[in-house]
Amino acid sequence: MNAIDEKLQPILAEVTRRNAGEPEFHQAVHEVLESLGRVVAKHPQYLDLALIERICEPERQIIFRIPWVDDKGRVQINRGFRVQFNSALGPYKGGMRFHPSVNVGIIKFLGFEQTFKNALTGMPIGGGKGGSDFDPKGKSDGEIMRFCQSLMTELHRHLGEQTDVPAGDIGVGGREIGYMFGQYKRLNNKYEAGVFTGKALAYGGSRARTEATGYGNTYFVQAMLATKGTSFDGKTVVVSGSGNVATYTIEKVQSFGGKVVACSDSSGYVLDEAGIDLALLKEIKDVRRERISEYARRRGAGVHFIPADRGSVWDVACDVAMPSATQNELSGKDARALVKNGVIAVGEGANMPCTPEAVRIFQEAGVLFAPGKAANAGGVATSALEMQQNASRDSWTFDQTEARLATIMRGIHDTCAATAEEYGAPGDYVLGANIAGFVRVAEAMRMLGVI
Ligand code: NDP
Ligand code: 2IT
Repeated sequence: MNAIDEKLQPILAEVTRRNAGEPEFHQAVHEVLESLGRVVAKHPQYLDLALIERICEPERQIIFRIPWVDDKGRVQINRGFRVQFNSALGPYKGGMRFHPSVNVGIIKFLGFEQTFKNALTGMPIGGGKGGSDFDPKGKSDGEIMRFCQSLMTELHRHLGEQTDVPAGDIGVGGREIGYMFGQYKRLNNKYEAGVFTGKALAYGGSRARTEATGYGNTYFVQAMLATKGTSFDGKTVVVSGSGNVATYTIEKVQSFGGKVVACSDSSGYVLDEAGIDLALLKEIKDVRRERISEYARRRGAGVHFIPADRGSVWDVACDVAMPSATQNELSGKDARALVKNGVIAVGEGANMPCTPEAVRIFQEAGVLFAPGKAANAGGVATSALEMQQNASRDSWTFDQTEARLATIMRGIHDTCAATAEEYGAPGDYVLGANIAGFVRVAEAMRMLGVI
């Protein structure tokens, strides 16, 4: 990892001490603090007001038991989390993740990132994140529903359209949001549509929200490529994952003339030199909820499935890499392979998918690198547009909503680029995103007093 300004080192030491055993949270804080040396040199009041210490401490953390009954009649127990990180700019806002790896440190890292990401969108939303160590794989529809209802029986008292507004993330899509919103509505006896985003169109969802994160990352990378006078047209692209973000990244890249030759899930990756057949991928992953190997089997000759223990999707040569699965999925070794194969741009669709070593390798090699808190902000930005539609009891067209998304992504790109320039590091989107996001939150907190 890069050096941290010596005035900020005690802050990182204290965060590490107080949050023992939470390596992902330490990593996320470290990465932001690396960028803030230049900010405190210019604005020493942020140190005097302990603003960085306050921003690193969540406003509230909720941990609770989720008991539910499986299809065999056995009682199961999971753990639920909601970390309400920062509400200086608006109600807490951020997704819910269902994955067996979920723990408080992972939710905290995600809530911390979310706070700056949401600030970068320019929308009035604070930062939060939640989830559970529940594993949705192999569960029946009834089990998913009972689990979501039990989770919401506890969580509902902490939510509200002016308080905390969840959405989806890994393992949480339209189906789970429907069950959680349905239970919330029963318990509150109110049709409070704006308490959840990522809802289906049938009950108050926004057009283009499903597509927004992947589309948004593609718009961001398009803007970076344009600074070098190039575009997606004719480029070879690798996208990791095959869930919500990956699917709509592939869709948009293809519409911009790029060829996506590989995608993955946790079991391995598929290599399809002719270009991913998106309709088939959606049917297998989204509709049938099958594994990615099924894609290779159905597509037939010339398309290969490579299991995870026999290779990494980042071994595939490409011009543009768009990691869209999970944190720390792209290692230093992967980054070296990508650079050797001539990668020119990387856009993080997932949250913190590149390890610190990988980010350093990309930046040192002069690869255009878009950090997740900027590049994947299109999802939450469109969630804010969903809240706006709910508040005005309106519903916009797909084109109108996507046009707003494209403008927001262009704005985030330009803000990051201008901030990097202002702070003496032109082209460093990591520095630009961290500083621009931090300053927006810090300024609001300064005006609100010691909160
Ligand atoms: P999905 O659950 O729809 O898809 C996740 C994909 O990533 C699946 O293909 C999954 O494979 C793969 N994956 C998950 N965990 C691992 C792992 N440990 N190793 C390898 N592959 C893994 O989630 P999303 O597409 O919504 O989220 C993907 C990423 O994007 C996450 O980092 C999320 O935080 C981030 N993000 C999501 C937004 C959204 O709007 N949904 C907004 C901004 C960021 P498998 O099925 O085998 O588990
Ligand atoms: O990481 C993210 O930005 C999300 N999972 C989306 C959050 C949201 O509230 O739409």
